[in-house]
Formats: sequence, structure tokens, C-alpha cells
Amino acid sequence: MRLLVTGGAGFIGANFVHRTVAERPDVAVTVLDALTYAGNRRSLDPVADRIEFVHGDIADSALVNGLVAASDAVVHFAAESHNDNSLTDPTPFLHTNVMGTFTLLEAVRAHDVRYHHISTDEVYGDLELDDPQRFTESTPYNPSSPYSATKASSDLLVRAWARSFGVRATLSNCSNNYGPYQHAEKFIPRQITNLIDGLRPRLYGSGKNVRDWIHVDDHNSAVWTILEKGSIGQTYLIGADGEVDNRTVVETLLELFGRNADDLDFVTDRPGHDLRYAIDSTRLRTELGWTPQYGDFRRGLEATVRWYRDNEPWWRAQKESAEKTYAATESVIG
Ligand code: NAD
Ligand code: TDX
Repeated sequence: MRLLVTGGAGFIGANFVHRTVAERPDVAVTVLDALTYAGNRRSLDPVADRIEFVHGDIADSALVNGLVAASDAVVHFAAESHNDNSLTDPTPFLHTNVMGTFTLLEAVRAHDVRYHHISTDEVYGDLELDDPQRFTESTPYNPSSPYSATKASSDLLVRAWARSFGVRATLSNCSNNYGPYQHAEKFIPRQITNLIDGLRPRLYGSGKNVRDWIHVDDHNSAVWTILEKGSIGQTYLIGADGEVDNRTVVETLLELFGRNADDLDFVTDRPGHDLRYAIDSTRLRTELGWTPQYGDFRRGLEATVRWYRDNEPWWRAQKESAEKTYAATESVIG
């Protein structure tokens, strides 16, 4: 099987490629990645001699057409992925998430290639803290940020191309991922790298916002399950029952670093900050038989801390530029 992986030099895509190369020697992987600020060629070093790497833009239709024509399936991870950046400048989010997805869809349509679309639970908006309901495949779309609006747009394009043109597509909407190779701008790596540097973690607003954490390897095992067993045209929600509020995440990290539980700063809140995400992954579990393997969030965090301690050369430069960006808008409020 010849598999085209877009965004394979990013966090989830790189972990997906590592796992695929390790577990599926019959799959020939080609990565297409534009190596934006979020892409890192070094994330693919462990598999560099076992994959083909193409440096390019998913919105480049000539390039994409050639690569898709030579593939049996496409898994589309590439995106502008950070909410905070989308609030400063939405332009690249429209280009990559909307036009890039459109370009891929036209290519898989032209060459009748199987397509799996990676998306997020943020397309559903947010939930109240005490809402007993969680997101399901039939929750109405209600995105809050430019990032989530462009991901929602891309999902709708995929659904339309599946229905109108018979594109053999599946979609998945996953909750917040954590694990190795995640950019230092994101919540968990930002706090871990602050703690390694002897700085205080930084919580937006009240710290009460809830995210539904899943280990990146569990996300990727679900993607393979859907690729192999998913029904064409279907959407699957991916989640591992991992709801934790941000303050508790920070307190766990402080404990892992031997620091006091209140050794943290509250900083300017994110405009439009979604309160809570929560995934009901019953369809994926009952129809396709998927189960997550990483049950213990604390142990997963501990392993992630070890990875960042052991891989400082991987994150140091991105940490410096991410913190410069944050410094432009962020101040300590408590
Ligand atoms: P990331 O920002 O770490 O990686 C994105 C990758 O896409 C980078 O390697 C970047 O260079 C590449 N890219 C960006 N624009 C491109 C373009 N125009 N052409 C080619 N490559 C381009 O993102 P991530 O966290 O790994 O997220 C991957 C996917 O998973 C995204 O679609 C995201 O919406 C989705 N997702 C992420 C999470 C999460 O918690 N991180 C949760 C659910 C869904
Ligand atoms: O320094 C911080 N302090 C803080 O309190 C940062 C960077 C974030 N936060 C909060 C904001 C969120 O409530 O932590 C939570 C997680 O923030 P992010 O890591 O930016 O993730 P989020 O906005 O929830 O989006 C993530 O999950 C869904 C990914 O970045 C998206 O790509 C994915 O679609």
C-alpha cells in the first residue's frame, strides 16, 4: 500500500509516521509537508531512510495531483493548528485548512483515491462545565475561533465531496492530544518547558477550562482502525474519556517537578476561550472495536516530561520564538 501523509513533520503526523513504519512494513509512506514554523524535519529523523519526504504545499495542485495519483490512500493531517495564532492572523488558516483541503479533495476525486480527513472536536464549539452531555457525531457544528471555523469548513467540504462526487472519504474528530514532538506553543509542552527552565506555568483566565486529553498514539491507532474498517462517508469521534481542567494539569506537572501546587501564574485569557470539550467515542468503540491503550494520564504526562527533558535541542529554538509571540499579548493577572 502506498500512503500519502500530509503534515507528517508536525506533531500528530510525525507520531503517525513513526508508528506506521514500525508496525506496517507493507506500507510505503510518502510525507508531504510545507515545513512551516510548526513542521520539523528532525521529527522524522528516526524513520528518514524508510520514507519519502516531499517538501511542498498542500494547496499546490500540480504537486498534489502527482503525489495523489501515485498513492492508494491519503491521510490528511496538515493544518494550521494553533488557536492563538488564528486570532492574530487567520490568513494562513484559510489557505491551508480550507484551500489546502479543497486541493486534496479535487485530487482524490480525480484519481479515485481513498481519503481520511483528520479533524478536531473544536468544530462543535464548547460545553458548560456541568453539562452531562458530550459531543457525538450528530452534535451541530458551532465553531468559536478562526482555527475551528476553518477546520469545520474543511470537514463540510469533505462531506460534500463524498456525497456529491462519491469520494471514498472518512472523517475523524479527535480531542486534545499530548505526547512527544508537540510544538512548545501548545499548553502541555509550554508548561513542561517552562518548568525545565525553572519558570512558572501559565494558565489562561481562571484555569477552569476543561480539555479531554488523549495520548497521540491512541489517536493514531484510531486513525488506522478507521482507515481499515471505517464506513465510507462516515464520521468517527475519537476520545479516551480524559477530561481534566487546565489547573489540574498544571498542578500534576508541578508535582512531577517537585514544585508547590500554587507555583503558577494566571495570565490574560484567550478571547472567545472555549470552556469545555468532551467526546463520546461510542461509535468508534462499538462499531469498529477500537479501545485506547493509555489509561493513566499522569503516567502519560510523566513519559512526556521525560521526552522533553531528553530532547531539548528539538524544542529550544521553537520555545524561544513561541514565547516572543506570547509576550506580545500576554500579561500576568494573578
Ligand atoms: P502541527 O501544527 O503540529 O503540524 C501541522 C503540520 O502541517 C506541520 O508539519 C506543518 O509544516 C504542516 N503544514 C502546515 N501548512 C501546510 C501546507 N500548506 N502544506 C503542507 N504542510 C503544511 O499540528 P498537529 O497538532 O500535529 O495537528 C495535526 C492535525 O490534527 C490537524 O489537522 C489538527 O487540526 C488535527 N487535530 C489536532 C489536535 C491536537 O490536539 N493537536 C486534536 C485534534 C485534531
Ligand atoms: O499557555 C497556555 N495556557 C493555557 O491555559 C496555553 C498555550 C494554553 N492554555 C489553555 C488553553 C486551552 O484551554 O490550555 C488549553 C489547551 O490549549 P492549546 O494547547 O492551545 O489547545 P486547544 O486550544 O484546546 O486546541 C488543541 O486541541 C484541539 C489543538 O491545538 C488543536 O489543534 C486541536 O484541534
